[in-house]
Amino acid sequence: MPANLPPQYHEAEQRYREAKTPQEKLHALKQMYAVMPKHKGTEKLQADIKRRISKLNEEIQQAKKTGVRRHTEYVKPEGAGQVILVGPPNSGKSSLIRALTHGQPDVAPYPFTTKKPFPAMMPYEDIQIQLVDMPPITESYYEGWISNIVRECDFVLLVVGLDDLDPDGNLKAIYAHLADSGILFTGEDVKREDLPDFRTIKKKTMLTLNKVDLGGVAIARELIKPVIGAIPIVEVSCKTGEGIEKLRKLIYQALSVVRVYTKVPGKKPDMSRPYVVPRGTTVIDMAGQIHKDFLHSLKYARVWGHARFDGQAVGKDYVLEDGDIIELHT
Ligand SMILES: Nc1nc2c(ncn2[C@@H]2O[C@H](COP(=O)(O)OP(=O)(O)OP(=O)(O)O)[C@@H](O)[C@H]2O)c(=O)[nH]1
Ligand SMILES: [Mg+2]
Repeated sequence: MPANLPPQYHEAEQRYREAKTPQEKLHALKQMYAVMPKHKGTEKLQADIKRRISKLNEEIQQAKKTGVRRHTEYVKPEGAGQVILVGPPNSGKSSLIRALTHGQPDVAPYPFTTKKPFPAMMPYEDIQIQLVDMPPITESYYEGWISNIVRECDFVLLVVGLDDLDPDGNLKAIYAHLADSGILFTGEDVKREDLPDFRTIKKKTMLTLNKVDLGGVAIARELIKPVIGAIPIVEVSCKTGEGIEKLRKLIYQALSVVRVYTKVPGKKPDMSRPYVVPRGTTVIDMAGQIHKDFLHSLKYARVWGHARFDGQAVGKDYVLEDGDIIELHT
């Protein structure tokens, strides 16, 4: 930024940062433009502000047309985990919901189609995972309740479309809005001790690069990487179905849960409905969930699945693995 900007410019910029509504933001941007000296040294900045003004104007018009409402929302978690779809307008969030679930949210070739959360269940083998379609996020359109929903969820799926890649604009804006609410995206599993302070949380996140049928994937990856760092990227096309089944599996794996089946001695295991528990759950943790009396009475368990041989007796500290069948002995 050139050094010779007048104090009025910095004041207007401060108002822009603090603005709560798109209209306030637009007003501040126009002031910034009006008071800045127009010479060669500020050419880039002039162009940038003009671009932001016209984008904001467009968004305000579009939001008026589709009637974006300001309100609050909450989505009751269901199934084995709650996954929130977050992204800029038109990236294909609702199309992904249609591809992965039986839900039928509206899909349209213009931005701001989705106005409120739309939960739908995604089948994965013998369990169901909740996916939540969300309204888009832009630099100027962000409603506070989105932070509350993201804060509570198990996993975030960022969705960007290859046809409208502007990582320095729309993707950075999403990061900034959530960071303002103390939410940081990470590619890793989050451990309690990793949190920088009590107000800040890290949310496990993956980026879905949608519309790969349009081509240009390698360039898109290069553009996105500096913004998202180590967050994994999965390429899909809702149009051709490419990558959709892989994404379904990756979502399940990202939840870091295991499915455990139970068996009563002398009977066949109940394979109809697994317990879904966090990875790392031990036999005694699991027994306590089935009935708290087991916490005192459990002597050992027998496990079919990943233990060395089927029906092997294991201790209370045995860590359960995906697909294990356990039989509790008191
Ligand atoms: N070529 C192509 N177009 C797609 C793909 N996925 C979605 N689209 C199109 O992109 C447009 C936007 O799709 P939506 O699913 O409504 O996008 P959204 O992210 O939910 O949009 P908002 O609700 O406005 O935030 C529609 O015209 C879709 O048909 C894809 O994989 N390939
Ligand atoms: Mg939508």
